[in-house]
Parts: sequence; C-alpha cells; structure tokens
Amino acid sequence: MADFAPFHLLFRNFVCLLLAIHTKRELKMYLELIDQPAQLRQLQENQLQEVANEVREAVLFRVSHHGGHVGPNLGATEATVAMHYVFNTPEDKIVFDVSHQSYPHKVLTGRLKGFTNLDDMNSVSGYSSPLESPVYDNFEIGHTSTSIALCTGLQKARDILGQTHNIVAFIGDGSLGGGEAFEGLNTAAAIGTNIIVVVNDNEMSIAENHGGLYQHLALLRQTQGQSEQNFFKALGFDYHYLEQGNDVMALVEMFRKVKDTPRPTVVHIHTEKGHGYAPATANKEPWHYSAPFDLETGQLLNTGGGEYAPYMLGRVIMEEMKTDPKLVAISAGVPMALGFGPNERQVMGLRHIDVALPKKKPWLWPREWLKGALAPCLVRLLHFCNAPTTSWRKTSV
Ligand SMILES: Cc1ncc(C[n+]2csc(CCOP(=O)(O)OP(=O)(O)O)c2C)c(N)n1
Ligand SMILES: [Mg+2]
Repeated sequence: MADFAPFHLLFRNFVCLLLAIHTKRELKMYLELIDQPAQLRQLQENQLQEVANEVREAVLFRVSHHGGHVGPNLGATEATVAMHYVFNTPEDKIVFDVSHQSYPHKVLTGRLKGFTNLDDMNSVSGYSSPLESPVYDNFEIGHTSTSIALCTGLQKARDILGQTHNIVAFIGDGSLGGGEAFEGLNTAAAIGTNIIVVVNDNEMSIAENHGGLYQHLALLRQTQGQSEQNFFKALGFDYHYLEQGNDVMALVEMFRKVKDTPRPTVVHIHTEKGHGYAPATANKEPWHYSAPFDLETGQLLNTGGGEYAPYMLGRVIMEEMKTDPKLVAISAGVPMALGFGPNERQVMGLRHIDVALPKKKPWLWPREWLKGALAPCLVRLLHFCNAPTTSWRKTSV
C-alpha cells in the first residue's frame, strides 16, 4: 500500500525543516507533508505533539466554519496521531465507533483539504465512509456501539485467510454501554486472537453516562487500572490502563506495547473531551456537536431563524407533565436534542429517564409500565447522520 518514495519523502522533510528554521512558519508544516499515515511514520516521536496541534487546528477550522462534532474529535486527536504512528495503517485496521471522532483520522488519511479549504468542506462527511476513503475507512458508520462487533468480522476474516495484521476498535465510554458493544466483547474474547479495543474514556456520553458499567470504569480509573475487579479481564481480555490519554508520547508507548499481541486486548485511556479548546472543555455537553461558531469567543455565528422542532416537542412534554403526574419521558442517549438540557432534566427529576445507549430495553419498558399505571412517553431519534427527526408516543391509562 505504501505508494510513496522514501527518498522523495526524506527530501521533502528536509526542505520543510529548512523552511521551518528559516521562516519560522510552523503552521501546518507537518500536515503539508502528510498525505498518508506512512508519511507520519517517517517523523520523529518528538515531532508528534506538533502534528497533533496542527490536526487540532485543522479540526477547529472546519467545525468553526462548517459545524460538526467538536469535543469528541479534540479529545481523540493525540490518540489518533499515536495510532496511525504505531500501527501500520491501512494494513492494520482501525474502526472508529460512531465515527463522529474520526476527523483527525481523516486529516491524516488524505482529506486535509476538507478541513482547511472552505471550498472543499463538503467533500468530507462527518463520519467514516468507504466512499470517501475505501482504504482507510472500513465501514460506513453513524450508530454507536458497533465497532467491536464489526472488528470481530474483520478478526474472523483475517484468521481464516491466515493474515496477521492488527485490528483496532476505538470506542468511547458512552458507546461501550450499548448492547452491541457487549456482544462484540463477548465474541472477540471467544475468537481469542489479536483485537485491540481502545476504550476512549472521557467520562461522558453526549450527556452524562448511565449504567452500572460507569462505576466500574471509575474504579478502574481510580486504581490506575490496578483494581482486582476487572470486567474486561473477567471476559478474557488482557487489559492496560493509561491515565494520560492526551499525551501523545505516552500513547505511542502504550500502543507499541500492545501492537501485534496475539490476544484480545483492551487499552483503557483516560482522555479529556474537548481537549485543547477552552470553551469545549468548560462546557462539554453543548460542545459535543456545534453549529458554526467564532473560534475566538466560542459564540455561535447564527443563533436566530426559527425554532428547532425537537425542542418544541420537549417543551410540550414538560408542559403535560405539570398536569399529568403519571407521565414519564424516556430518552435514549441524546436528551439535549429533545430540549432536555441539564436544567430540564433536573426539573423532570425521576420522571425523565435517559437510558443512554442500550436501545432495546426502552421499547419494552412502556408495556410493563402500563401495568403499573404510569403513562410512558418514549422519545427517540430516528437517525443520527443528518438533522434528526423524532417520533413520540404517549399512552395514557
Ligand atoms: C444508536 C445511536 N444512538 C445515539 C447516537 C447519538 N450519539 C452520537 S455520539 C453519542 C455519544 C457517544 O459517547 P462516547 O461513545 O462516550 O463518545 P464521546 O463523544 O464521548 O467521545 C451518541 C449518543 C448514535 N450515533 N447512535
Ligand atoms: Mg465519552
């Protein structure tokens, strides 16, 4: 796959180094050299933080002009640089869960223009897509919790064909709570061969996490991964913890340690959502995704012009709650898109339940609840790639 000439690259590196020295023009210096990750791998380790800074800058340039996922990408920037530096992509496969955090990956795999040129921004989508990059994007993804299960397919195929490449699933803590992620872990452990599940733990889904898993992740964080109790080990995984999940050198060292492992392995990294952009770290939930904004101030550029339909729906539900004490609203991992921000969630109290990403169960609950004389109202987002549509159902007893 490496279709570049090493000598040519060295020469370009050399010229750029000279330019950097003579003009002190550092901005995008490295990114101009990196059209493929193989070129990233020509750099020295001590140059990687600067690459990460440039990637972050490119991501911010795109999202501030075009809108998109902010916090997830900024938090995953160092890990993505380190993965492409250590793993031999595209022979080694990386599958990004949801793929809403795959912007740094796109920057490093030939799609820089979509981040730095205003006229080219529509050439890049917000998710991984083989139509955009058949070699580096393994699947068209948009739903949470699918990466590990997808990787088990790659894992099986590789083993049957007698190949030896690494398979990496990159999954956030929120997405890890979805049922399909558990199925993926279960299957990967049974297959028993190389698969590296990078758990990108930033202590957040879009909103706060819900589920017993999160006490466990907290325990693992508090003990620096040393707790006797370990869900991943119990399933049959090797397990490694890295507290400095935004330290590119520490990430490189960790990924080197697990590269080519013959065993199912979890690398649990603790990262900061929004890392490197103060507005996004100060207020993580609204900065999960943003419409275009002023980079200096973080203010949205266009705040007027009509009302977002799901917010209206959320308000109607809250209004009805005032007169119907049995009304209970259930959302599934995207409460803010229904107008249920932190304040609204507090007002609704027990009568709002965010089930997070396990999505089968909430469809069962209302049936049970009807027997219990509650009036469930299930609000869900139908899809996640474009503007979400909503449907809702209110059943009174
Ligand atoms: C099935 C499904 N439900 C909901 C969503 C909306 N969604 C996109 S990202 C996300 C949260 C992901 O949290 P996490 O995996 O921790 O990633 P982070 O953004 O924190 O990096 C949700 C709920 C989705 N894409 N798919
Ligand atoms: Mg998260």
